[in-house]
Amino acid sequence: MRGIAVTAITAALVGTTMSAGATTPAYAATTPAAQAPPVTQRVDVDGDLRRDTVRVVRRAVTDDEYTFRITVTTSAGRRAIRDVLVANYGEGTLTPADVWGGTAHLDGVRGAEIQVDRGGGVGDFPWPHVYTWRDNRLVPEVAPGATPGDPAWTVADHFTLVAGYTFATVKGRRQVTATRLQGTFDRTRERLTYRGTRTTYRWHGGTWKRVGATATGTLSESRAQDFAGWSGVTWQP
Ligand SMILES: [Ca+2]
Repeated sequence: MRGIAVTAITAALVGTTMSAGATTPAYAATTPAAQAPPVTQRVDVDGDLRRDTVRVVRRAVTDDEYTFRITVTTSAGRRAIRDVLVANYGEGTLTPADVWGGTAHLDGVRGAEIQVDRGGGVGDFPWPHVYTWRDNRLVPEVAPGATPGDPAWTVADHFTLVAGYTFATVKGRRQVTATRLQGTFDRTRERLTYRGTRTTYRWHGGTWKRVGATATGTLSESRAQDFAGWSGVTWQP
């Protein structure tokens, strides 16, 4: 559903921007660094409490996709690299700043996680992917309730879907509650209400383990929106 929505929206964007009279973008001929300045942040990623350097550059652009590269260089000089692909629905102008989601401490392992929006800020829904330092490598942090085949986190503030995560530390243990609410119009077709589930996971043995779920009952639109996005953590831009 998400893929369809993104495609529809970007098709509309392409139509608009193309009619503005832009010339054919010369993807391969451009110098990525010049047109897409890197994002750099200093934060502890490997968990030794010393700040490391996170850098995201746009490494390549083709008609089909971008390759953004995350490089973490630790204070001890160790380096890990992760290439992240983002679909190119437009003119090839997305920059590291467009896909950069920041860093935050999500799980129970010391060191910050790194977020990249593989939707590139295009379309109705973001498509956040989170990467984390494990055994000297940058690996995807699979969202709670997701599968290794689709590790994306689900955040949304849309009339069809409100979704987000609420983090907390309970008795020293990291915990997250994932909320997913489907929007429907009431019988008058005027007022939007939401229903869904809130599922709680606890960090245990290096992964998010489900510990329980509750149905929300019917929520007003404004109450539902309280659950959209990220709570209990701050993504450092
Ligand atoms: Ca460090």
